[in-house]
Amino acid sequence: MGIRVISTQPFSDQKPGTSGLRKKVPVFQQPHYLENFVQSIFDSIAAPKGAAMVLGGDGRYYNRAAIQIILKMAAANGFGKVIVGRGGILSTPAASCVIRKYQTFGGIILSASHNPGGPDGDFGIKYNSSNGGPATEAVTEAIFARSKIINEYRIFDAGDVVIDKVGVSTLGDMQVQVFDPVGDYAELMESLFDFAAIRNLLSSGFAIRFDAMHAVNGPYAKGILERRLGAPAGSVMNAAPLEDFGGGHPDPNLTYAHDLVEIMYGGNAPDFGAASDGDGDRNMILGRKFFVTPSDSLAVIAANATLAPGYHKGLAGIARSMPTSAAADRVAQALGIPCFETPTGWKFFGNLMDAGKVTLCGEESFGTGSNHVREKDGLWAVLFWLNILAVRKQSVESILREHWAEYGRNFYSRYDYEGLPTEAAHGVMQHLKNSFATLAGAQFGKYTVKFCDDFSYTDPVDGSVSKGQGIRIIFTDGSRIVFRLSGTGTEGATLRVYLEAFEADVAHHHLDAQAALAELIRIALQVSELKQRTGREQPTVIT
Ligand code: G16
Repeated sequence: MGIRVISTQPFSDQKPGTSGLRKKVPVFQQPHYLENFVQSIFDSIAAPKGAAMVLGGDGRYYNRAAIQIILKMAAANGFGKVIVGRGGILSTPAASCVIRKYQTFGGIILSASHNPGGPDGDFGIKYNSSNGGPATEAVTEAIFARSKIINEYRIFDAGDVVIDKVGVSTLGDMQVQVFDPVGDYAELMESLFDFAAIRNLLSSGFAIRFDAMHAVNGPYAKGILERRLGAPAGSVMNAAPLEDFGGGHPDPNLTYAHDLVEIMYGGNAPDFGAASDGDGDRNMILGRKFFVTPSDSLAVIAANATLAPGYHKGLAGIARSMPTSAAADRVAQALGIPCFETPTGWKFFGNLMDAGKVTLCGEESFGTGSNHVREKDGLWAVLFWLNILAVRKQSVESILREHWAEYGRNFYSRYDYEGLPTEAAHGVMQHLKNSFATLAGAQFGKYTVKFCDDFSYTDPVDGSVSKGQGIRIIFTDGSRIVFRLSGTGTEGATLRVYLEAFEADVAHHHLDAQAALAELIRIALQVSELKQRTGREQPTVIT
């Protein structure tokens, strides 16, 4: 037994996307593929000898095998300690929590998030820095650069480590500490929210249903909602994490969380419904027969933040990704606090939170979170809503209606065209860029184009510039159409079309979002030539 240095050849496709490296499982199973990427991480982050790191994943197929490889590589690369979630399980927000709490050098999270799992499904790996957040672009670029020239990796030659029992073992000079993945996270939640008030709400007949989608949040939701807060057994459904998520697509939206949607829109529906994704960082919030868009959820949480003990002093600021609706901006304006607009990707919020400029962050892609960790946090959002509901004693729908009456309603929808031929999708984006000059000032029915651009962001903290972050067509009344290529897919290209229209008049707030946005959708299809260029008549998912 000892350290082995293995010769390898670089792979050309190890560029991290919106959130780490995501590929099909068989790609990761190629000899040296995972090892090359892990060594590229270790070479790029240059952790001091004896450093500690956190390791865990969402339990999907290949999670356990990857954990063993990474443990052995960490031991061979001079780490002193790796903290591993029992069974290799660790939700993304819990990983962030633990990195921060135990002040480790960083952590490796194994997940392809909301993408399906299984032997032919997706797998992913990403590095989070010592602030608990996803590595910045500078770090992911360095990892990619290293992956292109790597010629060897180091691995400790030993049998597998027992990861199913809490305790400490050793691998060479390195300690492996297996811990309960739920405990620290649950404690953090209890410090932020009024658990007593939520307990009262749940014992008063207020019924909830949480769909863990057979993914990582099952044990967290059972532990917190049922055991600590007293929700009746069965309130958490699909609670056992499965390697293939039960054959499902663990993406909490109206299409893929259909078990929950049927319950919430059926007879005798519970008062509150929620779901989270593969690695537990996304969330969907539902009332009885009522869907809360992620953009509205961020705005409502912001407007009611002081109802939760952890936020009773108020917010420093809010940040949202560019395609997210401006509903939160209106709340920020009313509160007299700044609102930042960043590119898509949670990594862009880290600097703002570290600098104390923002407390809450959110994305239209079902992500909401705060500076309690440096990842979006699905269960945190659910608990925030329950805290608000416990204090306000109103239905989800009436909270939204009052919110719109006060701030106006930002009608919002996203159309996803998944698995498009890559060239055709890029062709749509190029065509739009070529049309900027003719689009400016153009009139489409009641809409006049104010300007269009390819969104570019200058980080106010470190001055770094991120270009090419999505095409915006902004109309004179503030309505918007945004086109963006997803950075998380693993098959072909996914083109997202984001639509937003502001409506101040309360008499129109009851409208269905699709009806309110119908004209913008027509304009989007017309100017992009999406159908002609991709041959795709309908979106795969509408949220
Ligand atoms: C990741 C990022 C999010 C981002 C989302 C969507 O989420 O962490 O910040 O909004 O991807 O990305 P895209 O539109 O490029 O597919 P997750 O939940 O997949 O880690």
